[in-house]
Amino acid sequence: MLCLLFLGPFFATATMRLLINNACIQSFQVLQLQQTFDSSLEKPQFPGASAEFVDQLEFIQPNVISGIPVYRVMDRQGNIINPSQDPQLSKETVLNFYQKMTMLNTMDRILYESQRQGRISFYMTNYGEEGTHIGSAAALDPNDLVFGQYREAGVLMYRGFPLDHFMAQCYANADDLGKGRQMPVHYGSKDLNFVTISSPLATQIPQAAGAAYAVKRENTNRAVICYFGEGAASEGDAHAGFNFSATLECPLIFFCRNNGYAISTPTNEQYRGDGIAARGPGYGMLSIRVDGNDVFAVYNATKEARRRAVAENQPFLIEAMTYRIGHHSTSDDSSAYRSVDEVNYWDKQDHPISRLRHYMTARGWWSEDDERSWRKQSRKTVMEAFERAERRLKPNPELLFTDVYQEMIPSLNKQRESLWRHVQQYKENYPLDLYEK
Ligand SMILES: Cc1ncc(C[n+]2csc(CCOP(=O)(O)OP(=O)(O)O)c2C)c(N)n1
Ligand SMILES: *[C@@H]1O[C@H](CO)[C@@H](O)[C@H](O)[C@H]1NC(C)=O
Ligand SMILES: *[C@@H]1O[C@H](CO)[C@@H](O)[C@H](O)[C@H]1NC(C)=O
Ligand SMILES: [Mg+2]
Repeated sequence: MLCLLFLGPFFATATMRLLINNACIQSFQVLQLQQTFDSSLEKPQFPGASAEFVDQLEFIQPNVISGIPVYRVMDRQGNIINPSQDPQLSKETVLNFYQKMTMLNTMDRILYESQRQGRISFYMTNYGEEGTHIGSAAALDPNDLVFGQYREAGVLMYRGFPLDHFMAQCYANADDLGKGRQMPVHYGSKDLNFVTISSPLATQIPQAAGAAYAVKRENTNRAVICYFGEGAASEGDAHAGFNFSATLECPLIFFCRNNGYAISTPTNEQYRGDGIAARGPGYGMLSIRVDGNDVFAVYNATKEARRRAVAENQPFLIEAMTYRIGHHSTSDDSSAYRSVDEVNYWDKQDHPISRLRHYMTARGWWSEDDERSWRKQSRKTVMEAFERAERRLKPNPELLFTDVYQEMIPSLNKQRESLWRHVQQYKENYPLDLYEK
């Protein structure tokens, strides 16, 4: 099945579906009946559900349909499967997708290596998930508000966050928009409508529901998108965010990157249902599963979800199936819990970047020469930004104490004085000339 199909909030066994259809048709009538409270009509009157009575004892099967299908537009060789689904993006747009996906990849390699060399404290790569970032970011309006987890740097890059800002954040230098107060990869940009990343999992999910509710009340044709991993979906906050946005009818796209792992925990130990998409109907949300390694499928699904979320004021759930090719972070060694063969399969045979490249090559839009010169040029651009970031001074340490209270409070001032006493006493360990004054 290739059609872009959002599963309705109700999907169930054939019998159940029939009952549900009847219930929908009759729901208006049921409401009327509830007001008359006529027990002679053999219909349920419970306020908590609109349904029929049955006289057969039957438990609902957990896998109500056998595996929610995965929507895709391209096969692994980059061929369009069904021409009606081809987004027919211009050559210029497709080249931009490709350049953003590969630039992200190059930036990841350099920052990962610089952590390994002890130049930055921490890093998280996006390897293998480039299609989910670029496909979804391209389908949004620049004014739409983004709530991310920590593995969506491509979304920010697509919006135009400069390499210098990525590097400044990871180096915590004086140009960092966050003034060097966060761990690497916790980006944020007010100008680009990208809310600053929080480490505690699922923080962004109820926040996005609240923001989407505010956006709806402003009536400004804006949507909110909330990215999260399948692991973060296990947090209680995911439940609160899903339910509130459904009941309050908010223009919100829940975008789950199902990359197979929550650090070392594989999906088959995380849940027994059919992934994250299967949870949508329980909340009354339109839901879809897409091939996250097919940038066009991600684009189409996000575009349609975005359009309808705003037009109809309701949340959508997209589960993008993909694979985390890199280690979870620089604090992880994934060879302890998965095989090299498994990783190689995704890296060599089912990669979003090579799939898009096949597509471009088949159209004569991209040659070996183009690839070589782009690789060289993009690496040079990243290296230059990296060198600039490394040379830059660190932020003034005084900034540790600002921006929370409008005026310095006594307890904070005490800490500030004690910090400076300590720094003076152990001068040799604090190279203050590397910091801005
Ligand atoms: C509340 C909370 N618990 C645990 C952690 C530690 N932790 C950081 S990332 C992570 C796994 C998240 O997996 P997933 O949501 O699938 O995202 P992925 O890393 O696969 O992109 C865990 C357990 C945390 N940051 N916050
Ligand atoms: C995918 O995108 C193209 C172009 O935007 C559109 O023509 C096609 O109908 C889309 N598919 C669906 C099902 O929305
Ligand atoms: C769902 O959200 C509504 C508010 O819109 C709230 O009253 C209700 O308690 C929530 N239910 C659950 C199960 O979270
Ligand atoms: Mg994951």
